[in-house]
Amino acid sequence: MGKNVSERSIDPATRAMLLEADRAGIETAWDRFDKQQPQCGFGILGVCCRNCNMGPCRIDPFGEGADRGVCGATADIIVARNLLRMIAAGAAAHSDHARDAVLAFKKMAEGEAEGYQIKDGAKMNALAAEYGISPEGRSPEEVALELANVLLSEFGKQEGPITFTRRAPAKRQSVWEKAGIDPRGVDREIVECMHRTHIGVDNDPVHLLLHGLRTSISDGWGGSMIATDVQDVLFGTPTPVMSESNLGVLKSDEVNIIVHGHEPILSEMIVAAAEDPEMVALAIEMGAKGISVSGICCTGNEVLMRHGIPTAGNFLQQELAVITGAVEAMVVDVQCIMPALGNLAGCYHTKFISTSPKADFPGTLRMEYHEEKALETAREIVRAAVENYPNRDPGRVNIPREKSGCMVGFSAEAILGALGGTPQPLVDAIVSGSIKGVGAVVGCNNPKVQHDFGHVNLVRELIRNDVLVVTTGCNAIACAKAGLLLPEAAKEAGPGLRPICEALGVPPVLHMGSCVDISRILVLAAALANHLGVDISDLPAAGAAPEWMSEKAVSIGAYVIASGVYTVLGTVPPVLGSPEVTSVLTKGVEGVVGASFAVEPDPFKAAKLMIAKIEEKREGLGLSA
Ligand code: CUV
Ligand code: SF4
Repeated sequence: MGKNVSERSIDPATRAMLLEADRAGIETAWDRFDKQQPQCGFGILGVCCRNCNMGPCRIDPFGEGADRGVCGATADIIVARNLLRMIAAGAAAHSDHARDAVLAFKKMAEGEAEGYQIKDGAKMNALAAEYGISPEGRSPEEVALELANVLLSEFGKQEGPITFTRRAPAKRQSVWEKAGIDPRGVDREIVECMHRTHIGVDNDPVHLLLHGLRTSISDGWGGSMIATDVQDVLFGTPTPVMSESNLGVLKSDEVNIIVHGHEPILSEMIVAAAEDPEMVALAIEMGAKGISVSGICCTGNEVLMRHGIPTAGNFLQQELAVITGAVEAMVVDVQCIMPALGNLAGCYHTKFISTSPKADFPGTLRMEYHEEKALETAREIVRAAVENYPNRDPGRVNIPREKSGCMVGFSAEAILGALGGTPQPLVDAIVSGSIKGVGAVVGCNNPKVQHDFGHVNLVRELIRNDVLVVTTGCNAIACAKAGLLLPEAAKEAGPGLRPICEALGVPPVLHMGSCVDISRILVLAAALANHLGVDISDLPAAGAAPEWMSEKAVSIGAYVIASGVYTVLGTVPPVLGSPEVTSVLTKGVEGVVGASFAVEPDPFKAAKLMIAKIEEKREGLGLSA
């Protein structure tokens, strides 16, 4: 097989399992990636169009062949349209997840969702207040029902603004209004993306890109934010908690259940069902010492943040978890779940259980989840896993030893709480220069680059330079595995940041949650900006997605720059075939929203770019370098 394992990942547990895969003759995403080489040059540049059946059309990047499609679309138009469709898909994924969270919340309010309850009533009342709903003289369930209904109506809101966008500083809101990108409901924006990219509709790259920004804002400050907040009400707002990370969290003598995907709606119930004494007794009857639940990707992040459930790894480790031979059930919902898992699970005793009515895969056991009987379904799933334990072949079990401790659970509320309820101490530290600024590092893994290399090195460079890092998604998991989420990691921070972390007993890298929880970062940024009376684009902050791959990441990147935060991408988006789109995204858009993208695969150079931007913003605020 192609590359040697150390070129594929910096993570020792991942390397060990890649060697094991090789020994067992099993293919992983890395091998399939190698088989895809060379990847299509038109696709890489974004100049292939399949939007109508006169095509497919492609533009010759060398300027010798076709310079437009059958309809006359140029490379600029095709690239912009393709990018808009990526944003639409990403925003749809986040926001459809949000819709399901609200629907579960509504069923709970109606007393039809056994096992769910209002865990954070204070947060619910605060949300209700944003919508002008008064809790006066009403039961929490009545408030919940009214709130659920107004939240549901946000998705299809035909006229703007959507309520949570009013959380942004007033200056940011007027930037959006002036540019004509203050969004309406996310459903409407996504439909308009599809309409505009149909043959013969919107054919101006800048006009298309502006709608892309508008759509992404309806995700970040709409769909994603709704998902985060409703999940906090239903399952609790995270507070700091200790846990563990990496494949070493799997247990050699317990039933291992992995929850993978993105929604906490079912995984919360699985966590509860796995603690049920009846289930634990059954596990013991089957010869196991107990039941161990761990997570992968963002479903994992959700239960990690709220319950300290260990994370077994990030996106590229999903297959490796099965290859340990120690997983009784891989339970999935939606998003970032490789269809390859079906075949793979078939080579082991692992049950690959799919639960979402929306997401089926080859080779799965379907155990569809519905709110009305979520706890019951969760119990059935846990039982299936436990009863599968005797099928485990001890001779094939190979759990890497590596795991690292981590401190997680830094919701915006928890961070502000730790600071005494106001951003002032953080502002003071930034003003004095002890903390230079804030870096938000997020996003996926991608076999195009060495697994975790960009994540870990970029974050290390930032904290070494006194930049406080906030993280979500698969970056957070990479940081956890590297020990960067431990308070002890303060030792790796610069002379300004280190004593602050040590005094507060927190790591220099704060895990804020799953990908939809990037909305927490927006809320924190808004709190800082509002406190200072400036716009988000004035803050000494920068973002990065060193190893991104998903369409969701494209929507995220777009709303982060639309919110005013400069963002460095570590893998190249499919836009280079259009000089105009490339130039708008890396330069022109700055004049519209006060931030732009950069592409820099080298994490050390990416850190330099982010730090330079932070210095520039400090200067703008009249702060010392
Ligand atoms: Ni939603 S989107 S690979 S799991 S961060 Fe992880 Fe996070 Fe990307 Fe998917
Ligand atoms: Fe070709 Fe235009 Fe049809 Fe795209 S929309 S496939 S460029 S004819």
